Amino acid sequence: MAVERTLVLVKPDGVRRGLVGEVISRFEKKGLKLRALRMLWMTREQAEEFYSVHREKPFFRDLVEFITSGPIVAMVLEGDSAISVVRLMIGSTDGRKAAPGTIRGDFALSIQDNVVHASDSPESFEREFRVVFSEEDVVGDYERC
Ligand code: FUP
Repeated sequence: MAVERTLVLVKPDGVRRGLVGEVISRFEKKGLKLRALRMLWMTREQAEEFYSVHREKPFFRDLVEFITSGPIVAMVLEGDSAISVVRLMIGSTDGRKAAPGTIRGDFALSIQDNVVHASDSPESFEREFRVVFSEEDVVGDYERC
């Protein structure tokens, strides 16, 4: 068993549409543990760092505009194989192609306004975590409380 951490964002469209509870609920019911939770409005600098792997892509400017267009909710989730499990649960990038039963498949009809983000590797998690959180935001082992 490989316990991993991953970072999830409910993007501005998801927050506007009142989907924060729905998204968190799916991950909690799956058995993933919330380790950190924060609502914030990303600055342009944070957004450019968060999406730095896409800097050269044609959609980069629109993506930065979109993610800074309103508040987001960020969380750290922990569990066995959390990175791949959460990626399966959010579905394909394009909401029109995402499988029903996934978050994007159930709630998105767009490639940009696709409700959620989730880390795709441990390296992405490390970069994304540093943009949004600091170590003291992470609450450790509380299951035995
Ligand atoms: P994902 O990992 O599924 O969030 O998708 P990517 O890392 O490939 O893309 C990051 C974000 O860029 C997507 F959530 C939406 C946006 N994007 C576009 O707007 N147009 C594209 O063609 C591809 C991605």
